[in-house]
Amino acid sequence: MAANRTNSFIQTKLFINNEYVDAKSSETLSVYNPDDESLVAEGIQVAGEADVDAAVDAAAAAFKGPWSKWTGVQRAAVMQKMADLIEKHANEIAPLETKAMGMPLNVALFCVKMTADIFRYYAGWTDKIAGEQFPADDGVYKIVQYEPLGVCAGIGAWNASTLFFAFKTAAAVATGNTTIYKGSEKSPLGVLALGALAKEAGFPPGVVNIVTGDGRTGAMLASHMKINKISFTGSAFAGKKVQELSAKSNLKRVTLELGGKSPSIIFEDADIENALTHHSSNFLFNTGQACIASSRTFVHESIAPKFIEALKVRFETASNGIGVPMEPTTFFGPLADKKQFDRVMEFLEIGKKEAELITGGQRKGTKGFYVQPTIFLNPAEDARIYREEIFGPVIALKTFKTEDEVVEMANDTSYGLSSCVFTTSISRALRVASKLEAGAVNINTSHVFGLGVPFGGKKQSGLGREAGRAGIMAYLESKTVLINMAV
Ligand code: TXE
Repeated sequence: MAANRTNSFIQTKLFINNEYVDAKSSETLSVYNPDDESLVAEGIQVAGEADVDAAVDAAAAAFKGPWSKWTGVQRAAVMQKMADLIEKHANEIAPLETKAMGMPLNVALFCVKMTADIFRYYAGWTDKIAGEQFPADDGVYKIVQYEPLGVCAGIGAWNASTLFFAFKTAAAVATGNTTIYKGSEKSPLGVLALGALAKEAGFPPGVVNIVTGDGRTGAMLASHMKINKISFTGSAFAGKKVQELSAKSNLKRVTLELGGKSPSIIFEDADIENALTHHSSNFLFNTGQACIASSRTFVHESIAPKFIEALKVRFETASNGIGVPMEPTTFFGPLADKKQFDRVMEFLEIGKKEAELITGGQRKGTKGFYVQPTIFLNPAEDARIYREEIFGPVIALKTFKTEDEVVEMANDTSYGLSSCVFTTSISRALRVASKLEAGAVNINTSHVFGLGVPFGGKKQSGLGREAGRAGIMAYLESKTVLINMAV
């Protein structure tokens, strides 16, 4: 267990009822550093059926007990305290992400700060969920009130573990629900560490519970009869399984934040320097492991040769900037683990047969899961690198002639998460934005997250929204009260 002693924040047990407790299941998992495949932590306990039941029972007791009597102001106070504690311990939490999935430390610190901001944002909503009243013009006085759902579950991925925890847990507790959260088996440590902070912040036992496990534990949550809502971030494949189990069990409410193959369109009048930045350092953020990454880029043919040559230089510079993720100056690290590395390497070989390789296409170095930032040019419409989410530092780039043509190409995908438009014409930007089938359209920017606005995808990129008012209402249900005014 030597590897676990490097950081007092490393927890290997389950967090249930405000305590780290041993799992009833005997299964454990280990986490390895994708920089050098060294052991980060072992003996991380996996939740089985009995453990999930224990977490659900704790959440149900808390919901029926003290938590449902807390006022919005009281919930806000404990959430603000949670945010303060997350920020206070950012330097202990961020390395847990970096060591587990290779997120560069400066990126991990940014994500931990945003995790705190999400708790602050949702704390602002706790006493602002107004109902509605309708006049008794037909003799019936009508009131619409919004009520919490009860026990909610959250499942997150590895590419921004503590963010996914916050998007799901903060919205749930802000509205008076209780939660069980399962992080990814690839990066369970940062999320598990937040359990102790929830207790210190003052959440009553059972309000915030955290379990670890892989898809099997996730399936136990999705099919649990006493969980009333589940929110999932991950692949479309797993997301559909979650929805299937949710329907087959108790028709629990479902929010899905899934993958993407987001288009980015660069028109001939775009600010080229700005477009280059967004298609290099911004795209390569988190080594391209971001659901909103614009991995399908469309460049007007009149500027394509110049743009592609300049982007090639940016990618090769980024490749030289690859470093050990724990170094504060590192911008660009390894992929999350061997499974992701093998997946991306397979796509690189597929891409060499489907398109022209402009730069990259190889493993970077001889240790760890590093890959060269890669640009493929003009894949066919049915190319796998053009159709499938690769989830790595790999762009599929095509040229186009007309606005109508490129909008059609941009929309020709089963996903609909995000999109970008680079042009100096605001009328063209808004005209194209109105036609793009995506949950978000970034104009002359990319990778923008606004906590006050809804985030989520159309088509197979998801179901429902997180953040903003939509994110809070996803944890409430309306009840209409009708009063006969004639008696
Ligand atoms: O995702 P999974 P993985 C995409 C991306 C990536 C691919 C695989 O293309 O390469 O998915 O990544 C839990 N029932 N995205 O393997 O399997 C699992 O334990 C319930 C994009 O990490 O979806 C983990 O906690 N839960 C995405 C979470 O789902 C299940 C981010 C994600 O794991 C489950 C991540 C099941 N049947 C991956 N199977 C984004 N939108 O950013 C797995 N899980």
